[in-house]
Amino acid sequence: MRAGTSGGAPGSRHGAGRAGAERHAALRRLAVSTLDANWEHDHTVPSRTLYPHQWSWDSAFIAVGLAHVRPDRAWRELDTLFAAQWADGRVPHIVFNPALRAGAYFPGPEFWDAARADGAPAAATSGIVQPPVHAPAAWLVHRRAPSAASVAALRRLYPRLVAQQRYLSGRRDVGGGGLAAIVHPWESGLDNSPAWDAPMAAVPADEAVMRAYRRHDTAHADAAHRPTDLDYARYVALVRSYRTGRYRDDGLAGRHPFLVECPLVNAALGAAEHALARIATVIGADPGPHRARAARTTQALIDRLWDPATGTFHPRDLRTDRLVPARTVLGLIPLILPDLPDRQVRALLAEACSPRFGLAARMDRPLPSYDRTAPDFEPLRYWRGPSWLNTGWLVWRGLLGHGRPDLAAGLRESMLALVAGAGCHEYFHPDTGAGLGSPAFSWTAALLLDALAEG
Ligand code: 2M8
Repeated sequence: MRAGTSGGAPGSRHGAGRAGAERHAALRRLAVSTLDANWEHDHTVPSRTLYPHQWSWDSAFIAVGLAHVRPDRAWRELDTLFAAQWADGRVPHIVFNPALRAGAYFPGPEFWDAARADGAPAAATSGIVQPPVHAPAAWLVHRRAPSAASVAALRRLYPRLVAQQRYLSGRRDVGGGGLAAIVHPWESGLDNSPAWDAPMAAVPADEAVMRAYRRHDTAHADAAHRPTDLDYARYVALVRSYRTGRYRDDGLAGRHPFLVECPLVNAALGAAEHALARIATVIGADPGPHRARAARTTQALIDRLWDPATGTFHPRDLRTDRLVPARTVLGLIPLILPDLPDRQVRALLAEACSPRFGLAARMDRPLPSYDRTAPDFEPLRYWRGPSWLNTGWLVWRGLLGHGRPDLAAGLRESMLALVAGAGCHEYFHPDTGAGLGSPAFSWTAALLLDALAEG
């Protein structure tokens, strides 16, 4: 089976009319029941088995979906996450559920040992961050269901979202060019992307280190789909390095072995300023500084991460001051910036529509996470080829924002077809559409709800 949108997939033009409406209703029910089953008293777990705590950017995507069915939970999701914000403004990538047994996830709270760091919150958390997609999410939640309660929620979250931005664009501007650096591939959300291979190769690590730890992921997912033990040894080495400095960001350039400017993280940073400008207007704050920062971020992204030769964005490895050559879906994400100049928009559309990513008004295969013509494209391994709904959804929103409803419709239909064919899986085979990873995955359900609503 090829995961295309032909053949009457839900949401496709063939699925129009009564049968189409029924399929949409069935998809919606599946999404709502997935989110309900993953709700855990004040937040949603990405997956009951693989990821049983609260994850930062998952919560933002989940809130966008919950807004369509349970807006009160959407705000609760964001409030819970931001209650664990650190004093310096960082929003931790994991907030641990203290009710779970030790070993429910690796690396757990004891490994992060974040409580000893300055400004850590009362909750047990990790010490790193994830892409700041929360301000755009909060804006979408409000826009979907505006009410006195949603304005109050925006008012509550606004200073926290501003602090998150200040942290990333201040303390994390290690390169000094107006962008945030990540200190771990996990901070990009695309943990095992080929984008990190070159910078990770420089991280000293010994595979034997992993004998001292018990990986949780390979107990719940096929080891052949997951990062290798050597990848994990490097992940662990990076956490240790950052932890040794008590998660401080001063002097990182001199002591930390992985420092990269990621196109997705920085596109999110810019998109967040656009969203904050809109939020500021609603709550009576000044949108001007947000607009100015948004414009500066877009310019910095172009100055530092744009390659005119490839016509796409690439991560910059701050240790070598070079762009990473791999062409990954990360490079397409700056489409979410409403002020991305025409030149870059046109080039990114060409890149997205090329055989590397196969975007089309009628797609015959889903959007992959990596250039499908690359020799090291791996259709089964985590972030090295498979299709994910969150990156698809970001590109879809970008296409809508840049006046390409034809391509947006093709992408949306291919996302709906994936879930119709395989369920709310964590990710999908980029050729067959088979479901991979966790079978009841929250952001897949949430973003499906958003795509269903906007069709
Ligand atoms: C994956 O990342 C975690 C580490 O944070 C893992 O592999 O254990 C990624 O897909 C990440 O983007 C996601 O937020 C997380 C939870 O869904 O899982």
